[in-house]
Amino acid sequence: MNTQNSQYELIIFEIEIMNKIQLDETICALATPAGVGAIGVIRVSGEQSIQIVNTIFKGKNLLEVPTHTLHFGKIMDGADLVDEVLVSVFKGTKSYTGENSIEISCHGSPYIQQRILHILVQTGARLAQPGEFTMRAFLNKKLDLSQAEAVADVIASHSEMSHKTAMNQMRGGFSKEIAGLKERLVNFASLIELELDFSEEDVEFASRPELKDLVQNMVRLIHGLTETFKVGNAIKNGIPTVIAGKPNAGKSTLLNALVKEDRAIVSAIAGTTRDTIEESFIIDGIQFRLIDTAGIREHTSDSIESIGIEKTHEKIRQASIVLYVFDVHETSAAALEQETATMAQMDLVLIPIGNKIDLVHELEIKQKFSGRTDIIYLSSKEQIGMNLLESRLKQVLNKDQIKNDVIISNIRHYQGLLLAGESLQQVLESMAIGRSGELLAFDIRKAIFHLSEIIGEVSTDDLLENIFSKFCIGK
Ligand SMILES: Nc1nc2c(ncn2[C@@H]2O[C@H](COP(=O)(O)OP(=O)(O)OP(=O)(O)O)[C@@H](O)[C@H]2O)c(=O)[nH]1
Ligand SMILES: [Mg+2]
Repeated sequence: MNTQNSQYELIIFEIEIMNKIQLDETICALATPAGVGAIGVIRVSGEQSIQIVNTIFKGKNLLEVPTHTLHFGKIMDGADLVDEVLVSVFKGTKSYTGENSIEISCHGSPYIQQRILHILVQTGARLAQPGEFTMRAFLNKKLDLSQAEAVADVIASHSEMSHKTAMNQMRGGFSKEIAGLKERLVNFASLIELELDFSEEDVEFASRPELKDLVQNMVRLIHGLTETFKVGNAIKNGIPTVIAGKPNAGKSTLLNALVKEDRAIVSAIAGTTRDTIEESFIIDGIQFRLIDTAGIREHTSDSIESIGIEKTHEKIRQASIVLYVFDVHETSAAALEQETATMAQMDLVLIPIGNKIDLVHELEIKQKFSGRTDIIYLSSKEQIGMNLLESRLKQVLNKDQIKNDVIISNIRHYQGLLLAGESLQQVLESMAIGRSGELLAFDIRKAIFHLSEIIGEVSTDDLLENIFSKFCIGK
């Protein structure tokens, strides 16, 4: 009981932790990619930002211009003209960071950009850390933490689907879901805690059947969300799709045909590919990470080839989809069955690819594999039947389902939800064996804590630093 109590207090304490990160300094950074370009944009944010830029800007007095306005002028280094620029002025809280900020569009010369940054630093700004602008947006409550994380995902998005899930998260779809869950729990926790205050009188403010219903419902909702992580992760990072099969089956030819580029070496020598080769391609807005592997054979005296084969097995274990390529001419139905038996038992989508159909008669194939409807027949070399494979790959992710639901694509959110779910499961167990209200309240608070951490209502400097250090500088 004692240890439970001290943990309980610890959680309350953690909820009250304040972030110590300082907001009073003015930060600046190049927001466009380094290097030569048509224009470069330098971002400055902080209480003093407009004042600082105003001292090096020759044109209108920026302290007097209205917010959200654009001004032409010159950046001066003492008497020296550095560049002719456009500055965008944002005053007060209606800016990305939620504080005074200013963007300088200058000519895209690395020399000019560095020189302007240098003058800004001399005038009182400091260089920003990676992600510091977005971190300020979070600390100034312009975004919650999961939305801030989605900003990085939007920038990194490489396909229609990854863009869509990141955009949905950035616009608050997921946050709303979590905040809703949390609010319902907070209500119950306060009722139970009220009971504790009246413990002498043995009253129940929080109806137990209602609480049980609520918690069961929430466990289901949380489970539904964590279930989307596999798909969400695949959308974000590309679906790991391994091309496996025996040597010479035509795996590398298939990779090249799918990515429409001579990426992997193809030769008639069995054992050509030794290391894995990775290349991504997009079908219908979904990114697949194609991984060509060394051909699997039982006996090889070549030590490098056996390392390659070991790697193939490892990649298969990590795959979501395996394209098992076999030579239709040389493979019997029984051999195919035996070669794919282990994979068929694994948690992955196995697509057998009957390759080299240009070498055999259609009738022969139909007879040979008459019992199987899952095989896709094609010729990688002649590029016959490639569209059948592409259609099959499209079916692996059900896009209609993805459009409507909130998808978890961030491992931190996934883990937070798992922990919240575990605490709620504990509440159900405690209720089943009639444990005290104190213990129920403890586990409910724990679940609230994990949900709050996802949206950043509870956060520590370490957590924030860890998240934002992965952003680019200037964002
Ligand atoms: N006729 C025909 N030949 C093909 C086809 N696909 C591949 N080949 C040939 O089969 C041979 C082996 O092709 P690769 O793509 O190197 O085979 P692999 O499976 O990557 O082989 P390893 O890397 O050695 O495991 C090459 O000579 C290819 O030109 C096809 O669809 N039809
Ligand atoms: Mg190969």
